[in-house]
Amino acid sequence: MPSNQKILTIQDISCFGQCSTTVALPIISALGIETAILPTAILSTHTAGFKGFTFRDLKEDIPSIVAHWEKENIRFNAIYTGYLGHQDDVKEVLELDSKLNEGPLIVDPAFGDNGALYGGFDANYVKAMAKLCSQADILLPNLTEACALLNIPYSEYPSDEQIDEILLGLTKLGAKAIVLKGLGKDHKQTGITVYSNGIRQDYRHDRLSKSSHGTGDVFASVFVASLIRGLPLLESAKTAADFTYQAIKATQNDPTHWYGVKYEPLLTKLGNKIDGLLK
Ligand code: PXL
Repeated sequence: MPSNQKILTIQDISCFGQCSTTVALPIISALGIETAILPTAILSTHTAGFKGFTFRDLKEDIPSIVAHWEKENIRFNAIYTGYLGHQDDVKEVLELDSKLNEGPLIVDPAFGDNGALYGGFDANYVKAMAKLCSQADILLPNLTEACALLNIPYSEYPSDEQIDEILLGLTKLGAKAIVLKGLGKDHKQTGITVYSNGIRQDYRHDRLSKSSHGTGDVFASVFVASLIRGLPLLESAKTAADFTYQAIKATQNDPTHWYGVKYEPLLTKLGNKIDGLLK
């Protein structure tokens, strides 16, 4: 069924390296949703493993882009934000959301992984992102980001009680629904926990031994597209988790492809799967 929904994704453009906008735009579009982009910065590559990348901040362009869209009466059915790059972007994003968004604000904090912040980010960036996360209708943090947002110690394999505390903390922060990522009981397992309307639902699966770059963005993009197409929250998160697993699996034996995951050949099958789930 054709969709009239349009979404806006706000994140950097890493020209090479399969993350942020170069993942979100193709995935969400291929899954049938019109996707507008607002790049907050342009980098030659992502920052995780490449050296000497370029970085141009585009935040000064945002107010005039928003003013033009407002004048043209352009509105969105959802906004999905990822890696922004500068703490001042948060203010612009919140203003844009209040003016142009008629649907949910979906926030992937996208500032860290494996217990550490990405290069270039500090406590002030986390503080600014916490403000954006407090306004999220759906928040998509991994465990590292959740712990940093709440200023609590990171533990790789949190207990059920610790997961409950994190969900409570993020709810108190202001997030209306949460998809917490990267949860397993040991190194062989990973998964997600979805929390909405006071109900917690866990989904765990095998963890592949290789951890890959850009997978948070692949997850978020599939999640957003599935949700806007009409799948329920848990089903959208499961679809995204399964797809991310398959993309890592399709890449893990190729040492030349260390910088991202080969998701493109899997998109047709994913589209068919979502069509089937919606029937
Ligand atoms: O995948 C998140 C991401 C997005 N954008 C840039 C990054 C990263 C992760 O490292 O460096 C520029």
